Amino acid sequence: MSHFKKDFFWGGATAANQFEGGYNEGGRGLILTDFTTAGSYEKPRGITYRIRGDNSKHLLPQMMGGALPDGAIPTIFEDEYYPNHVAVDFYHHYKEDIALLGELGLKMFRMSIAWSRIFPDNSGQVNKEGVDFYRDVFNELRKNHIEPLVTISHYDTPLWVEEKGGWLNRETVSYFEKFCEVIFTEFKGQVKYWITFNEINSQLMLFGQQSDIRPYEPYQRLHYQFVAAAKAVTIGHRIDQENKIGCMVGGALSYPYTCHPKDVIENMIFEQEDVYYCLDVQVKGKYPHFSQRVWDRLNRQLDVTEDDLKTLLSGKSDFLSFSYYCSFVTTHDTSVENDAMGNLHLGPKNKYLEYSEWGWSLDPDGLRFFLNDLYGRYEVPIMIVECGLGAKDVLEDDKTVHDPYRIDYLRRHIEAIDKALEDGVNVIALTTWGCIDLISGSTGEMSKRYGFIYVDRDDLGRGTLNRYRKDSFFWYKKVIASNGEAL
Ligand code: BGP
Repeated sequence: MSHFKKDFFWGGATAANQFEGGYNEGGRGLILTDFTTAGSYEKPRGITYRIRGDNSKHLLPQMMGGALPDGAIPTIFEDEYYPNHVAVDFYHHYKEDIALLGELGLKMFRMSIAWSRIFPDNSGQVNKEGVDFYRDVFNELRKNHIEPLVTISHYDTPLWVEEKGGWLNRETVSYFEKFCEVIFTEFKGQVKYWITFNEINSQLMLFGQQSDIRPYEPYQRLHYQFVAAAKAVTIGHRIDQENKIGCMVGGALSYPYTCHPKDVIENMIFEQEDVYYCLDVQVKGKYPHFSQRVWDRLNRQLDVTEDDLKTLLSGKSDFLSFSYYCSFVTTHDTSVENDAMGNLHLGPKNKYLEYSEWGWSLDPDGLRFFLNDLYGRYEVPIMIVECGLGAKDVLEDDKTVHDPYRIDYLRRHIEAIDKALEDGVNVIALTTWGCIDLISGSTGEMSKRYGFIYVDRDDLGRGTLNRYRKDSFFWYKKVIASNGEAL
C-alpha cells in the first residue's frame, strides 16, 4: 500500500526560458539567456557581448556565474547558435503539449511566466499579447484538468531590469511588485499555486565554501529578493485569498565526507548557509541565528532596514519547495579532490553512490532524509518541484524511445517519497523536471533530456520539433493512475 494521498499532485515541471522559445515574438523583451550560447559537459556556455565602440565578439564563460564587464553590451551574433531562442517551441506547440500532458494524466504542471513577456521594457506598459498567451495556456491546462503551478521568476530577469543593476538595485523590488500585481490580477481564478523565485539559493553556491571572505553581492541580491518574495506573498493573498504562494531552493543536501567532527561541522555550516539561510527567512519570516556569523565575513554592510524585517515577517510562504537531483559531500580537508559535478554545486565524490553521465550523484535515500529534515524544521507542506535524470535518449526508427534508466531513477525517488510520507512528512506534490524534453540550463544541450515526451531537436537546433511518447510516458501514466501503487 502506498502512502500517497488521493489529492497528491503528480506533475511535471518546465521553465519559460528553457522551454517556451518565441524569444522575439508576441512583444517579448530580451533576457540574458537570449545571448547565451550552447555548451556541453566539457565546454561552458557563454554570454556574447561587444564593447561600446567596438563590434568584435566577446564571450563571458558562464561556468559558476561571473558578471559582464563595465561597458559590455549583450549582443546576438549571426554566426552563433543560441539554443534558448526556439528552445522546444512551446510557444507554438502549447495546445498539442498540454493535450499530451492531459493524456499522461498529469495533475499539476509547473511552468514560469516570462517577466519580459509581460513587461518587455522600461515603459511600465503591460504587453497584452503576453497576458493573452498565458491566459490561453491556463485555459488549456484547466480543460485538461491540470492544476498550474507558476514560478514567478525562473532565471529570467528582463534585460532592462539587469541594465538598471538587476537585483543589486533596491528599485527592482518595486518592479517585481508591479509584475506580481499584474499576474495575480490577470490570472485570478486560473492559477492558485505560485512559487516566487526558482532556486533562490543558487547564487550562494557560486563561491568556495571554505573561503573566509564572502562576497557581499549575492547576499544583497538575496535580501532584496527575500523582500520581493515576501511582498509577493502579501500581494497575492490580498488579491485572492485562495492563492498559495511558496518559496523554493535548490535542494543541496550534503553529507559529511567522514565522521571526523570537523567534517560534520563543515557540513553543518554548508547546510545552514546554503539552504536554511534562505528557507528560514522565507518560511519563518526572519533571518536565522547564524546570520550575523555570515554577515561578519562580508566586506560591506548589507542594506537591510527595519521596514524590510517587518515585510519579511508579514509575508511568510504558505509552503516550501525544492529541486532535488543529487546529493553532495562536504569536508574540512582541502587536500580532498572536488571531483563530483552536480546541480549548482561541486564537491568530492561520495564513494557509496553511482554517478550519471554528467557526473551528478544518484541518491534516492537522500530525498527521504532531506524531506524529513526540512519538514521537521519548517512544518509546512512540501512540494518537490524538480527531480529527474538528464540522459541521452535514442529515437528509434519506429519513433519509440526506450528509457529504462529514467524509469528506474524516478521509481527509486518515488519510493523514497513514499517512505517519507510514511515517516509523516506532508509532501503534497512531485513535479518531475522537464516532463517534455527541453534545453539544459547548465549546458544548453538538447541531448541532456529529462522528459516523458521526446522532442525531435538536436544540439545544433536541427529537427522537426515533433513530439513522441517515450516508454517512461506509459510508465508514469500508470503511476499516476494508480496513485503511486504501480511502480
Ligand atoms: C535546476 C534549474 C532548472 C534546470 C535543472 C536541471 O537548477 O532550476 O532550470 O535547468 O536544474 O539542470 P540542467 O538543465 O542543467 O540539467
